[in-house]
Amino acid sequence: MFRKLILVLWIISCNTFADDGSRLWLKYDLLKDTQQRESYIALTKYISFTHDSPIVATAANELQLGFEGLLGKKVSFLRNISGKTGGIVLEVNSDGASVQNLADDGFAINHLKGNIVISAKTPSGVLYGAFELLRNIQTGKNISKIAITNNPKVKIRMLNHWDNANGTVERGYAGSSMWKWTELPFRIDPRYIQYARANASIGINATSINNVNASSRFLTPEYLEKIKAVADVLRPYGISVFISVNFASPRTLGGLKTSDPLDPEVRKWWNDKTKEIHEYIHDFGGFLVKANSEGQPGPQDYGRTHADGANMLAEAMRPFKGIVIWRAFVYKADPNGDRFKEGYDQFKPLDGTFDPKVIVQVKNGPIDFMPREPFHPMFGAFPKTTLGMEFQITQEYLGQSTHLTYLAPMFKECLDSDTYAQGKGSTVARVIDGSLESHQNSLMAGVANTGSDVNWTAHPFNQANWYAFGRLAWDYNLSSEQIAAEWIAMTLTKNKTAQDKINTLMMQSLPVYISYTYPLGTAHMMGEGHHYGPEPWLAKSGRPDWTSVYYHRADSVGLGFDRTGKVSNALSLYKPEVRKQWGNADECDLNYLLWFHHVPWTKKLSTGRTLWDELCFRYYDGVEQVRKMQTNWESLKNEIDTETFENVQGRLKIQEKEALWWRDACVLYFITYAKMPIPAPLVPPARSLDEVKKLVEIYHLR
Ligand code: BDP
Repeated sequence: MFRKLILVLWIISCNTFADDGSRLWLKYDLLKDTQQRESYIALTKYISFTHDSPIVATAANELQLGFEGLLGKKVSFLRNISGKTGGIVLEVNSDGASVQNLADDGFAINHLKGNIVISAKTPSGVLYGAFELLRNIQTGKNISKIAITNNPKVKIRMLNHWDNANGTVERGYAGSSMWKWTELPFRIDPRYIQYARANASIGINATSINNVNASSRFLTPEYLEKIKAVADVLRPYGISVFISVNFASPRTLGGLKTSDPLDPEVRKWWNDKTKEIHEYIHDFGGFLVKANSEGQPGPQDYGRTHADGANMLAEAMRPFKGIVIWRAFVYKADPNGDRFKEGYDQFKPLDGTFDPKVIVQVKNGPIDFMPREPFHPMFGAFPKTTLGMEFQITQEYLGQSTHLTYLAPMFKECLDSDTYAQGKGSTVARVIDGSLESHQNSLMAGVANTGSDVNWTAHPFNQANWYAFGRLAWDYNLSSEQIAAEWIAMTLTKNKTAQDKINTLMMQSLPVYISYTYPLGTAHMMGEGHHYGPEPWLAKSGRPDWTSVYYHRADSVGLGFDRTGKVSNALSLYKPEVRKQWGNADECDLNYLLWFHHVPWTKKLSTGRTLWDELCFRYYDGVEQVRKMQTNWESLKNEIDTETFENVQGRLKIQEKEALWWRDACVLYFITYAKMPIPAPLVPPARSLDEVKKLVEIYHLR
């Protein structure tokens, strides 16, 4: 009996493959369904390509790797396939019928003369087509009649790494930097290749490798040599490299007296530096610049404008293909102002003055990557400037690495918002893809969440946010559910019931997170500096707009920031249709209510509850929902790899504890203004406000 038990346990342990998550969604494990496998095998007898390009070779190698894993057979490369059928053909073709409707990175996959042909105008298009075919197989689709024509909506689909030369990552929650600066250029960490594969598989074609709070060190010959080594690895995957630059580099690195963008010597310095960079990286993507923002140097230090600064760099880039990405994330410390308006106000007079090589990169919302923000009022208001989108994939304000928060619905909420710039249907997405205002170039950037952790993103579900960002940059019309479904099938389980359960869990996760952190349109109440956990009472900081009270404006009357005119007229930055949508507290979507209105605690909302009761209800409900998420996850135990299951299980426990922390902190703090009881049947927190305030010290956050 005992021996039998040991045998059973041994068999079970052999079948439970410990998955450390390092392979992301490119697992390529053998498909268990034999019939399905056979059907794919019949269509993938060989891989044929003639185009002599490293990127096409990457596509062919990836298909070979994928087929070997998924189908359990090594598929060989063939050049001459005359008369042969049942294989995969990769074709770069600049003028054939199959590519007529394709953009540069687009691809078509069709059955032609007995083969599955992936055709594109460029090698990169073939690579994206190869990954699409693999995704079809990974997710169990029938490819016997495959017919796809697919173009990316946005041209530059980019990750922004906030990685520092010393190996730390600003707002990174998955270990240290994945770039090993001390080892480069001599040792190439194999993870760079895995990183390139993962990005290419979701259509990402650009990466800026260092923090926007940039060190000039990245422009030294020593570092250019290191960056070149990274660029050489990423190039065959269709990914170009950008560098974040420090605007003061001519002075700090070049030894000049100034970094004034109108100074001829400064201009020469940038021209020479840009040429020098191209000697290392001939296809350099360009510069990313954070200037005159949060203490960073910039053109305003010399009485010049953002356009003066950006255009100077564009001029240096003129002989080359590269571009200049200039961030619009700027705000000054004005206790009587409204940070909401800063980017708009500083940039509005400059619309139409930027060089065509400049893209102005705007965060999705006007404050700072809050879990829910109204779309940035710059979108739709800058017809003469190419605006790019900046999303934050790393979850600085969205639970860092301990909360399960699926971000696709947040990205989409912004992209689907209607600016009404040119009437109904002028969505943010159409501003970004250039179609609304006829811009040639387009950009969507995401602040990366990758780090040195073995599974790249610490929380296994944070991988889904990287995946979703890439998929949406490619096609913002994909639904959040579909993207989640792809990721789950490729990453977590092939069991359909389990897939559906996980999909529901992911789709609920953002509203749940918002319930116990920032319900009803509240924002910016996180712990000072580290941004971890709640600190709604924060009233003093380095700047007024780094406190919490600046944003929530709680007083004895009510809660929220009146932006309809009394305190700030920020709402007037939007088109009349948008103003109408948010301008009346009785009609405003509750999710945005306190972004625009100071609402009395006693006011009855559309839910039938008073503001105070609704606030309490949402905080409490958020915690309950996390508990339900835990129970739902427990029910998946037998369907998920043990290591991943336990990893998520542990993090959900932390999430519950922290949801309670947020709930108690916010409810106990706001009750001091509302002076109303916590409505029954909700049970008042067991701890006092003072006890909750001490948690910041107990958790060693300060
Ligand atoms: C803020 C981050 C800060 C970044 C800044 C930025 O807290 O670390 O440097 O954004 O985007 O949200 O520049």
